[in-house]
Amino acid sequence: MTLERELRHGLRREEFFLLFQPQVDLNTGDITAMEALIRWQHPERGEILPDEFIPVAEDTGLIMPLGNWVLQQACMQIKLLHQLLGRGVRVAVNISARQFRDPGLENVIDFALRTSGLEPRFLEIDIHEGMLSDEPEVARDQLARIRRTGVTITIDDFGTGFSSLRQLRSLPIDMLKIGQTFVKEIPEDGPNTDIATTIIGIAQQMEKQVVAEGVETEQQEYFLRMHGCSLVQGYRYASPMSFDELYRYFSDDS
Ligand code: G
Ligand code: G
Ligand code: NA
Repeated sequence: MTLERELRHGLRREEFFLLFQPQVDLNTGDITAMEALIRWQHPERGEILPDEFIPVAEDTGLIMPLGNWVLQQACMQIKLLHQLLGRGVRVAVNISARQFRDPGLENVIDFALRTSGLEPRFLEIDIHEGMLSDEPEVARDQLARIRRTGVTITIDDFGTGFSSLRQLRSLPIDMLKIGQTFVKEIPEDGPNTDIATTIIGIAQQMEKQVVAEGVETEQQEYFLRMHGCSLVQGYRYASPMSFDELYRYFSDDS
């Protein structure tokens, strides 16, 4: 069976599930958000990673129902977490290129919010920087429509998509994420270390929040902190975890 047909079957048979990776504020130790990450538990092949099936879903258009499912599930599960904890925390959902080009995305997000009862400020939409460069004007309008729903918008993997500073300034966004590739170079004195500090500088200048992804070592943490980036995500703090593990993680934290 082709991966495309398997994806279709998988959607019908509910073989997909979400993991959540906490994001931490180094200054307070608080969990400030978590990123929803899709997983596929295939009945015969075992776990298939998103790097393998997201591109196929993207090419075939199956990313539309799959992406809707992720949004819906993330909102519902995090709403449930809020009810269990008695307080709110943000969830970040990755949006693929094709989803981002869909003029109906605003309605899909709105629907997920209304049916789950999740407050918009607790939903973060992560858009890869590369998705903004093709048609900057179209992208800006789309971001503005999405932001009307009240969600937080983050530019993911910032530094890889070559958007100009002028363009960036005009975008209705809230946060920048430093991708793992740049964080990995820290603290070696390579060109990518410069990129990390440059991104932090840009975020500070634009008065946006900045988050570092894929933080694994004490040196990386120290470096980021010294340069003014206190929001971090990575194996050093917590790996992606199931809903039950997440609930326990929060319970231990407070
Ligand atoms: O979770 P993992 O590190 O294996 O993710 C690999 C890649 O798949 C990452 O780039 C991540 O952004 C992407 N990814 C994970 N979950 C989703 C999702 O729900 N939607 C989309 N579009 N991408 C995802
Ligand atoms: O591109 P994006 O940031 O969405 O990718 C998230 C992916 O990175 C997830 O699949 C997650 O499992 C993985 N990940 C999360 N933290 C770390 C980390 O500290 N190191 C590495 N190498 N991968 C990580
Ligand atoms: Na992401």
